[in-house]
Amino acid sequence: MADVVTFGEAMVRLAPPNFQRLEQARSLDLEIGGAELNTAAGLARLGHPVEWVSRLPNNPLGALITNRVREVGVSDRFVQFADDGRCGLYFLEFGASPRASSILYDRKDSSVSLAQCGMFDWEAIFRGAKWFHVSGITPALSPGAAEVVDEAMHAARDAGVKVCMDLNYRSKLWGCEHAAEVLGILLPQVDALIASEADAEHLFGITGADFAEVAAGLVSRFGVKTVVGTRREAPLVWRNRFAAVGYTDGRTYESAWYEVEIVDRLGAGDALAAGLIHGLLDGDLKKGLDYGAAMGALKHTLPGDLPWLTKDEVEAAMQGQGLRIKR
Ligand code: KDG
Repeated sequence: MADVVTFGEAMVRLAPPNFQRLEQARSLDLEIGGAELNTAAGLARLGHPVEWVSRLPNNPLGALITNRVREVGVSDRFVQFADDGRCGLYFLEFGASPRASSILYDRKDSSVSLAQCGMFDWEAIFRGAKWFHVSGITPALSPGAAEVVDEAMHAARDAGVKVCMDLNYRSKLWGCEHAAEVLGILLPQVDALIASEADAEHLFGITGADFAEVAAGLVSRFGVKTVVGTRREAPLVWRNRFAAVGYTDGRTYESAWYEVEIVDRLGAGDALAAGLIHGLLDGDLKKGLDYGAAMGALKHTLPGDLPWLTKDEVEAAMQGQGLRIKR
């Protein structure tokens, strides 16, 4: 029985080594990643039983992904191997200041993007679970995937499972108006929302003088209970200084600040989501922000999208070892 269920796509990631451009590459480093799988992995590393739900093609690339899923400690019991669709790929070119990193998706018609309502037995999947997590990437994959997210959220609520969503707007997957329309339908079913102030403004026109005002706007528009984001200072291409911040019942909470050297920022937000849910499982937002910020900080230092962390090192970082900075 899982504490947490996540639903989404995982892709094979291919990146040229040594800061090469894709067009000059002779070889590509292989990792796997997908927002909800990354979060599931973070929760597994903190010791929680987690189910990652998805559809993968019934071929060696699907097997490659589930091999890694099991290695990182996540259950793939409800992953479906499909005869339709394909395994999504993405190419990542690492930048070096002032050249930004860039991503090229090759994921159209992936097996999970072909998902339809009725394909997953949500009642069985949510049995005994406490939280369901999904990102705004999954409903962006296709109209069918968006409907399945809606179906899963309803099933979660019927089963008494709380819903966490990371808005995670990806402009390469859908336009702003379409995203606002679909996410606007999903958000009233969400308990805890992770959102950046930029996405709140860009998608919903919600602005404010600070995080608390934006969060209050999201709470009143969509009825979510809790909003979580990050505060950043002078972000540079290879250094980041940030804290996690949360708003609930009219109060704002903040984690310690971390200054990190960025080896690979992909999946840092998903690692933060894992720490957040770890705290929310105890009904403790401040604990979630503290674990989330430490997990996000440590993930920046690791290559690949998955947070190959231990609970001990996360807690050591929270105690001030290494990364944490005084304010
Ligand atoms: O948050 C990191 C994810 O963006 C990455 O793992 C790949 O899921 C992914 C996506 O759709 O970009």
